[in-house]
Amino acid sequence: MPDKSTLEVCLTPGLLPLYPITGKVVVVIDVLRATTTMCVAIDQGADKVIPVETIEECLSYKGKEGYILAGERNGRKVEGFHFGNSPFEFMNGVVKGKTLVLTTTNGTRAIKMAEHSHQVVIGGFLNFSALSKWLISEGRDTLLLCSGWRDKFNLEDTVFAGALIHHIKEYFLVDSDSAFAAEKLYLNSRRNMFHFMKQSSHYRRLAHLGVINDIKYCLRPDLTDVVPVLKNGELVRADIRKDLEGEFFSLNDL
Ligand code: 3SL
Repeated sequence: MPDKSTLEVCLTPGLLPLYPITGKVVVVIDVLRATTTMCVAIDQGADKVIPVETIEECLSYKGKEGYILAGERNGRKVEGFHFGNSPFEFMNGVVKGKTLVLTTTNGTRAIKMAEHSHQVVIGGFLNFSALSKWLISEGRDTLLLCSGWRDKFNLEDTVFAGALIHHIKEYFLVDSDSAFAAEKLYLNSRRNMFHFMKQSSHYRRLAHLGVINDIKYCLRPDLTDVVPVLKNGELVRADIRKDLEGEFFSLNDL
């Protein structure tokens, strides 16, 4: 019987240099709101999402046919962009067949930092089961990378990492303090996650901007089957193995 692959958690991008990622799958997590928005955009028919680090890079796509510029700094839409980073902005057909160029404070930066891994994949509660199945079927050493806030730890990404650990750990070798802590945090918060999130600094930031509904939406599990993966610098929908389709986990306890 082959050894199991490893499943680890990196609690902030600032700690990423401590984790070798060559040959590994890296799950980039920015539950509030970047990786949720990416899942929504792909689910809503965007051809691809190009994550970029700077506003200038994003603006270099301005005026290109079929390209939409989106992103935020400190939660606010960047001047001159079509959209900000609220998942609700990417619904109702506005991104269908289009390319979204997105820059966010933490999420797109984390993606760029993980680019040299075997595969970057995008996670949020919205695609929880689909992502879990995809990770199990890949069966590779996997690092869950929490995007945090400006290299600091945050609650929401850690809770999500803990939820993944809890639901898929039997398929992997999990043996680190960060994974243990993330799972405990998830187990402590899962009965009322929205209430728990009220204690996070990003809740306060987003509440100040009047987008509490974004937070509620970002915590809703399994609204989509899309698993965005990074191919040549662009996020596209991963092919899902047919034999793994269908409900796999009971997420009532999320
Ligand atoms: O930091 C990020 O990548 C964003 O998701 C932050 S915000 O929720 O849009 O403020």
